[in-house]
Amino acid sequence: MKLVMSIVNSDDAGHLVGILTEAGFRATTISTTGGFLRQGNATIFVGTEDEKVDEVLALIRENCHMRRQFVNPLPPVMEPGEMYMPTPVEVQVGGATVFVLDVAQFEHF
Ligand code: 2BA
Ligand code: 2BA
Repeated sequence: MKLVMSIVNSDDAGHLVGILTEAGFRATTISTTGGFLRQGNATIFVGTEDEKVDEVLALIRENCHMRRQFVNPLPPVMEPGEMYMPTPVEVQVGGATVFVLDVAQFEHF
């Protein structure tokens, strides 16, 4: 058994969970925050059989979209009197970031 852990945009999460459930998968969503943008995203856990992992990955790929976002980098350390003009930097935000983990044991009581 595997645990597919995918970090996705909050805007894609509800739709993706609907699609996964329709396809017969079980899923759990938690609200998370990205370390870089400090914005909310969603982490979806799907526990499934090894042979179904590719199907889960295909559904994630098809239903999560890449976005471009502009962020202001953190200001540098400044001397008194110095001025800092922040220049927004473009970053590409997935899609989805997916980790597939081996499940040592699964119980459902
Ligand atoms: P954030 O940490 O908010 O990152 C948002 C986007 O900013 C990233 O998109 C990436 O394009 C850029 N970015 C992140 N850290 C960076 C850095 N140290 N230097 C330069 N650019 C950086 P994605 O890579 O698509 O990631 C989207 C979200 O997925 C991340 O949100 C984070 O919550 C999660 N994530 C991505 N890779 C991860 C990893 N290896 N481990 C844990 N979480 C990860
Ligand atoms: P349970 O199977 O007891 O699952 C309770 C909750 O545990 C689920 O809430 C989900 O958050 C989590 N969960 C269970 N198995 C999981 C797995 N393999 N991977 C990730 N998370 C898992 P809900 O999704 O709201 O489901 C409530 C109940 O509805 C489930 O109870 C199950 O009896 C049924 N169910 C869920 N998904 C289904 C599906 N695709 N088809 C048919 N019945 C489903």
